[in-house]
Amino acid sequence: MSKGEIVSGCLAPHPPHLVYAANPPQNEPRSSGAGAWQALHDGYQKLQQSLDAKDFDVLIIHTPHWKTRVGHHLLGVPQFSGLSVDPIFPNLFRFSFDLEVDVDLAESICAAAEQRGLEMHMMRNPDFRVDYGTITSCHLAHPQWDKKIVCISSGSTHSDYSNESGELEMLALGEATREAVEKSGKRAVLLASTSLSHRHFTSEPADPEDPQYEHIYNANQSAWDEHVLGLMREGKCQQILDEMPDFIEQAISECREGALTWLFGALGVPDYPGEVYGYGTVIGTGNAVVEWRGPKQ
Ligand code: 2X7
Ligand code: FE2
Repeated sequence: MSKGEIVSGCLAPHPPHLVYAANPPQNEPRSSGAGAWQALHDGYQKLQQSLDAKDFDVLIIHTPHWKTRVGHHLLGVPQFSGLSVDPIFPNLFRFSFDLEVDVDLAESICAAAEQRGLEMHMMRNPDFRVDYGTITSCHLAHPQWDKKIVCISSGSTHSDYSNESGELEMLALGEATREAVEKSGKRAVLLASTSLSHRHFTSEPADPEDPQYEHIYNANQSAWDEHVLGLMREGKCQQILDEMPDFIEQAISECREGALTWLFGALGVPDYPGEVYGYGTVIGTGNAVVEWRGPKQ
């Protein structure tokens, strides 16, 4: 068996608004279809095209909206179906999902992370309702739903201990993910499902698509987003990790839930540029679609 490989690492944020705007048949609420949040849609279209041109077996996703109290959990049942509802925006996202899980690979990531001293669990409840972060990012990155997924929860170390100790765990979880992919012989696409700056408005316009309400929450948030995207474009991911505790605190970044650091850990902390396909705000939060295709591509 040849060595497995991470063929692409992606920053793939999950505002449910983007699924709502696209009107896929799986989502119950209907939008006008007039093209709200266009910059992010264009970004996701570029990512879809890039992934469509690749040969891969599995999508591995780290999601902030499956929050686990003790340790990091992985879906451990071969198939899930049901209705995923965003608890904050049930008016925008009620998505009928039907997906397959690569349980072998999930178990192998679990074991590799345990060997690094992390608290890990396989989630074996067949009635589990898969969270909207997973569904949204998977759908926007690859709407065909023809690949198995591996889904990793968001542990609580950042909030229980410190940003610094949380970051160390996420790097170790990323390295464990890469080790398991390489052992598996499979070709994997990784999705870090997270917004960048994450202060959002606390009230909604009557029409969620109304563009006059769509802007960044404040200039501090966009300054951080621009800075982080500049570092991504320059391949300075180690600097992003060095500054991550400040980014988390000052921009209320959703990266606190660990997805971006996990991705960097799995990719060996890229020193090559990420391709920024799009940036835009959703209800005041900053979101970017970015792909690291590896130094050779
Ligand atoms: O979960 C989210 C998010 N991260 C950003 C924007 C809007 C809604 O949900
Ligand atoms: Fe979120």
